[in-house]
Amino acid sequence: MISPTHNISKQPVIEDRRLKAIYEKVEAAERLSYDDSVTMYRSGDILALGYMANLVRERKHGDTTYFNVNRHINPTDVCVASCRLCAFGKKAKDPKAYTMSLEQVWEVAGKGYAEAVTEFHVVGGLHPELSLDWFCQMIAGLKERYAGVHLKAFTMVEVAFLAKRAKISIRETLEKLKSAGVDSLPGGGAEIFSERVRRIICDHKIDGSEWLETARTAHQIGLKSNCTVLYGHLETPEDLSDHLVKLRAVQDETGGFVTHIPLAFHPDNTALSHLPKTSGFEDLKQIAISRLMLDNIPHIKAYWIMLTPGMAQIAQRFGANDIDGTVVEEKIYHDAGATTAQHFRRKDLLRLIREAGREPVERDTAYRPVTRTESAFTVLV
Ligand code: V47
Repeated sequence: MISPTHNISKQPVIEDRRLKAIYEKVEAAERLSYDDSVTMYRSGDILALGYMANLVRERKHGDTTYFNVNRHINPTDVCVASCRLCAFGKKAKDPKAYTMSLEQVWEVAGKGYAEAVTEFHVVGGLHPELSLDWFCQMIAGLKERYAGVHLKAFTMVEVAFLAKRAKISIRETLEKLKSAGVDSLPGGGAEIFSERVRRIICDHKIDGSEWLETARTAHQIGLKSNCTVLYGHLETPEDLSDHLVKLRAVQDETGGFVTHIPLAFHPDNTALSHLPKTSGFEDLKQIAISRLMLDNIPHIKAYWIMLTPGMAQIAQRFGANDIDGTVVEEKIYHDAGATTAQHFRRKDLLRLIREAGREPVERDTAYRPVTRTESAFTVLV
């Protein structure tokens, strides 16, 4: 037991000497370099990384951990891309593939809908036949039916694909989606910007610079977005560092990224199923380094569906300040072997966050606190 006179050192224990200079920069709130990032990825000193990331996290957000009450909607899993990393996308002729009608999308959105839901997260495959107009109708119909719900819809990859199909520019496509009712964009599809790795894991997707350019354009027309990195497959510390530095550079220009979500590769049912799953050590390291490198992105999310609720809790002490939301119906990670629940109740999220010693704050997509009366959320849970 710790006695009251126990001498608690104010200095963190940094065992890896290579991290000492990095710690000094973090303490002085100085920007870390690409080389610092590679050094951190090569270090096994997870407690030192966690200590530094937590320092930054608490500077920005104190004890607060954010969550939201959201619902995922995936209108189709038909996808022309056939990415090796993905277990969700199916060929159009696959008997297991599905495509919802507009009415089905609007109906699914309403399942579990109550005033409680503040966000629909809408993403799907690259469908060879559904047009930009169809998606604009889908969005306008959602807005009409669920006026108060924020529509976070279409990854940069989907936007670029719709633009190509409609034979118009990315900017015009984004403008059309925005006028239909899209409020912001999720962070998916960034994967890893390294061309070498991208050629293997997602060779038919837009390349890294196109992803960044689409994000830049979205931000320029007033649509905020999230951003992601996919780790735990064929990438190196250099690839991960390059990815984070590129996201940070776009953020310096636009300020349009709200939240960064590190995504752990789930190999089951993918063409890369021979690869091992990520370890808890790798997951925490990625969260910590993301927090430390992305000094200009306000929030780091530990997506509980992908990390497991237990790891998402620990991540709240390793740099993360968000845990995502109720989700309601998750397909992408469950098709790739995730064994977590597909949805959580509001009260489960509150418990997870409190157990991690943090203060839960329900937010909307723009991180404004949501205040509720008891009756407003009992309908959903
Ligand atoms: O775009 C696909 C990735 C993304 C696999 O913006 C895979 O708030 C791991 O982007 N293993 C979808 N990852 C998820 C996503 C997301 C999730 C939660 C919140 C937000 C947000 C965004 O998942 C895809 C792709 O990058 N992905 N397959 C897989 N087998």
